Amino acid sequence: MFADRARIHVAGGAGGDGAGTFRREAHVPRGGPDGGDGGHGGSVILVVEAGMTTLGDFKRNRHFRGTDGGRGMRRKAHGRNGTDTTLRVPPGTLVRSQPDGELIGELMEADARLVVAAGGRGGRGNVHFASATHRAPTHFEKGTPGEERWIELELKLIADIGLVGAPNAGKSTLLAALTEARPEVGNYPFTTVTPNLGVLSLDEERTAVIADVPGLIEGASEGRGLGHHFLRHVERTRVLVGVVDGAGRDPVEEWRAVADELRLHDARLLERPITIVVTKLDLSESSERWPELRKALKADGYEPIGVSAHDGTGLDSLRRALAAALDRADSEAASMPAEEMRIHRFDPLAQGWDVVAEGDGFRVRGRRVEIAAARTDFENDESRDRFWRLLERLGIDVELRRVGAGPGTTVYVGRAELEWGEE
Ligand SMILES: Nc1nc2c(ncn2[C@@H]2O[C@H](COP(=O)(O)OP(=O)(O)OP(=O)(O)O)[C@@H](O)[C@H]2O)c(=O)[nH]1
Ligand SMILES: [Mg+2]
Repeated sequence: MFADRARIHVAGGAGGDGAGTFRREAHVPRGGPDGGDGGHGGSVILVVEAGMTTLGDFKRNRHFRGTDGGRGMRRKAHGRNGTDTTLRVPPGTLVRSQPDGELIGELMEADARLVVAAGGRGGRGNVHFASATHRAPTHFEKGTPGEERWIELELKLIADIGLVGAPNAGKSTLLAALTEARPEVGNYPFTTVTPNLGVLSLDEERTAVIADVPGLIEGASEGRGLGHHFLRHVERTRVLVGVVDGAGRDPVEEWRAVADELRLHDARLLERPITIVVTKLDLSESSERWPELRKALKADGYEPIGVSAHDGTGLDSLRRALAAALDRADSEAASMPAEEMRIHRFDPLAQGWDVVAEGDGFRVRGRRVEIAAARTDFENDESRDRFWRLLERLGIDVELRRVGAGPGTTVYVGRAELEWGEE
C-alpha cells in the first residue's frame, strides 16, 4: 500500500537504575559499596532501506519503543542494555517533530540512520560515590527516562527524472516502455493514483530512476483531479519530461496547462531542463500533426522528441536526450537546493535554567536540573540532599526564595514533585 505520510509515536526505553548495594563477604563485617550501573535504554532508530518506496508499513502500527535497560546489580555488575528498535524507511524520507513541524532530519542514502527517540541513560551505582571521607554511600543514580515524541514522516521519492503530463497522456505506458516497471495503464484519466518508479539504462554503465506521477489537470493546485501534491515526488528530480498526447484534442494547450500547474506548485520546477515528448506517434492523429506540433513547441522554447511507446519509435533518441540532459544538470548543479536544514534549535534552557509559577507552586526548568531530578531517588535521604545541594550550587534555591517559595511550597522539576524543606 502506497503512503507518503505517516505520523508515529516513538519512545526510547528507560535507563536502568544504578544499584546501592554493599559487599558482603564471609570475614568482612561491612564491605564497601558494590552497586553496579544500570543499563542504557534502547533507542528508536530509522534506517534507510534501498529500494523501498512507500511509508505504507506505518499505516497499521504507530507506536514504537526501545526496551528498558536493566538495573545495576551487586558486585558492580552492569545492568543489561535495552534493545534498539529499528524502523525501515524509504530513501527520501523527511522527519519532522510534531506538532511544531520542525525538521529533525532527512534520510537519503541507503543505510543512513537517524535516532528519533534516544533511550535513557543508565544510572551510576553507589560504587562511584565512595570517597575517602564517605566510605559507605547509599546514594546511587536512577536511570533517566527515554525520549518520547510524535514525529511525522514525509516521503519525497528520489528519482533522477520525473514524468509529468495531463491525465491519459501516456506517462505510465512510456515508463513501461523505457524500464522494467509494469505500472497500470488504462484508456481513461487518473489510472495512476500513486507514483511509480522505474530504472532506465542510459548506456552500458549508467542508470537513472524515473518517477511517473498521477496526471495533472488545470486547477490541480487547487485540488482538482488528484491535485498536485504528488508533485513533491518530482521536486527532487534533476530532469523533467513533459509527456504530451499527440493524439489529444489540443496537445500544445494541454502542455501549457500542465506547465502552469507546475509553476503554481513551485516555480523553480520550470527552471529545470524539461524534455518534451510527443507520444502515440503510431496513431495517424498524432503522426500527421507531429510537424506542426513540433513547430509550435519549438516556438515555446522546447526541443520536442516524437515517440511511440507502442512501436518504439523515437525511444532511442529519447534515451540519448535524457542522458545528455542529466549530464547538463549535473554540470550545472541545477538541482534544487535541499530543503533548508534546521536541526539544532537554539534552546536557552539547554544550559541554563529558569523558574516559572505553576499550579500551587513553581517549576524549575532546564536540561541539567531536569536530568539530575530524573536521576534522583527522592526516597533516599542522601540522594535527595545531593539534589538540593545542586539547586544551591546553581543558585536556584535563592531564586525560588526570591519568587516566594517557603516551607511546604511544591517545586516541580521534570516529572518530580518536591516539597520545599524547612528553612
Ligand atoms: N497508440 C498508442 N497508445 C498509447 C501510447 N501510449 C499510451 N497509449 C494509450 O493511452 C492510454 C493512456 O495511457 P497511460 O500510460 O495509462 O497514460 P497516463 O498518462 O499514465 O495516464 P494517467 O495515469 O491516467 O494520468 C492507454 O490506453 C494507453 O494504451 C502510444 O504510444 N501509442
Ligand atoms: Mg498513469
